[in-house]
Amino acid sequence: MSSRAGRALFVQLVRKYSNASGKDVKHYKLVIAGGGTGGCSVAARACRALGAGKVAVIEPAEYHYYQPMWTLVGAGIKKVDQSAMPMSEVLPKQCDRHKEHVSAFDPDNNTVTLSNGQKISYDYLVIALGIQINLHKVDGLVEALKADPMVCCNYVRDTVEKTYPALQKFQGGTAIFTFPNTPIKCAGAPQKIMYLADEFWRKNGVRDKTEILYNTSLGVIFGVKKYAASLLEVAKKKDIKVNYKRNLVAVDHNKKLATFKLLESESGEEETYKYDFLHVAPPMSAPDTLKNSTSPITDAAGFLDVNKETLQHNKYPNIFGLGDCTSVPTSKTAAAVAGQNKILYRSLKQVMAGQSPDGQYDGYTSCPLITGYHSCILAEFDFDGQPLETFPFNQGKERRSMLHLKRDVMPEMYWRMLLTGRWGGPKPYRKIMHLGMSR
Ligand code: FAD
Ligand code: UQ1
Repeated sequence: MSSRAGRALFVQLVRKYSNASGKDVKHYKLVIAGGGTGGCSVAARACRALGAGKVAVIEPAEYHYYQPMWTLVGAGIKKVDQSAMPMSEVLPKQCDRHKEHVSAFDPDNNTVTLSNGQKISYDYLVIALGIQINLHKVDGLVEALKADPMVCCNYVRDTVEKTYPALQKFQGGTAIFTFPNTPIKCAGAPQKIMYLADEFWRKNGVRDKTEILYNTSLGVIFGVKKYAASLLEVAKKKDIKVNYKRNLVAVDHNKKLATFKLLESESGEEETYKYDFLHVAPPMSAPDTLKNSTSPITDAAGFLDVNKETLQHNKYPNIFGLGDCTSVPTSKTAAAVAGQNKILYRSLKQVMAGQSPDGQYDGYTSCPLITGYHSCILAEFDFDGQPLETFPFNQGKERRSMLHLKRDVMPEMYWRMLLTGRWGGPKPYRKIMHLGMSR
């Protein structure tokens, strides 16, 4: 045996027998944890460049969901099946799919452990686990979602189909829409469904018997001034009452009561409302797998600690992250992932080539704020909450064209371009459309 072959055999044996679970440690150049929007888009770019056998995606789910469609599902405009694609069809054919959860990260040894005990080692790791929904953090919510047809939640695959029947069944009374006191994906979604409900109930003649309340934990209706001003006008026009600094803490579906903590009350005062319809945007958090990690890979809140411009990990240079599970201080959306996946892949290639990453993600994110069945305000902004609008008109206005973009164009862009690693966000188009203008 040549000395080279001997060395290779030795490395193989070390990898094989260093695994406490007794299973082979499989090795990949690149491991991607999570096959959602971020994981899929990076896997597509990497597999195109690296070829078969080099990239592993660890993703337990049978289906990939286009979650931005769930607002439309809730309003009866689309069916939930239209938002689903088998994971095997959206992940690149050249990647090795491991249909397991990542249960632990060991960045000091460049390995991850899967839920079946198998360990996988890597040269480079991309983490894209999304954000975790915590229904159990609101007392009685899990039970209410099961037992009360008038309690619904567009944020979860198994409950989003309850919303439209509840809109149809509603005969008037108090309708409450909530916004949690935690980080959240698509911060516009809790109010989009409210504007759609308002229009639906006007059409079917129950709106004049209805009071609509938007009970939000925030002190503003939306985090970006320009769009907040537009949304306050929309709420006023629709006669919706906005109650600030109220956080849903309990639902009693037997008595039809929703209890909110008053966040400004020093004595922890609460307020209880009788509801006839309740749409809950639930509490969310970093995924437990990250939050509970014993290695220093997260920030204090449990989100993956990456550089906000290059998306490289702040402590482990061979780890990168994108999407909802990261510390990147922008609004968590698929549109943000569009901006991020291109930058992340650039950083990854540079590090693979022994260079320092020079990417400059600007925080681009977007929220198509649907304000009715035929209108939408397309919010687009950066880290500083400054508008970064693609089109050469004022996007702060409600427009039919933007609803068309959201409802008919975006799903195609998502499946065909974003998930296949061919969409890095609208920046180049914005530059063309704004030629001669300042932004
Ligand atoms: P996800 O796409 O959620 O993917 C995370 C993946 O990780 C999942 O497939 C999951 O199964 C997997 N995973 C989790 N834990 C593990 C583990 N331990 N091991 C392995 N895999 C794991 N965005 C917009 O841009 N515009 C919109 O209009 C919009 N509207 C929305 C409306 C709703 C109701 C919702 C729910 C979301 C909306 N979003 C919108 C947000 C958008 O869907 C997310 O921001 C985006 O999908 C984030 O991508 P991600 O890859 O970070 O996470
Ligand atoms: C976007 O790029 C994107 O990802 C595909 C979304 O997610 C579904 C969006 O909602 C939006 C608005 C964008 C931005 C794209 C354009 C053309 C403005």
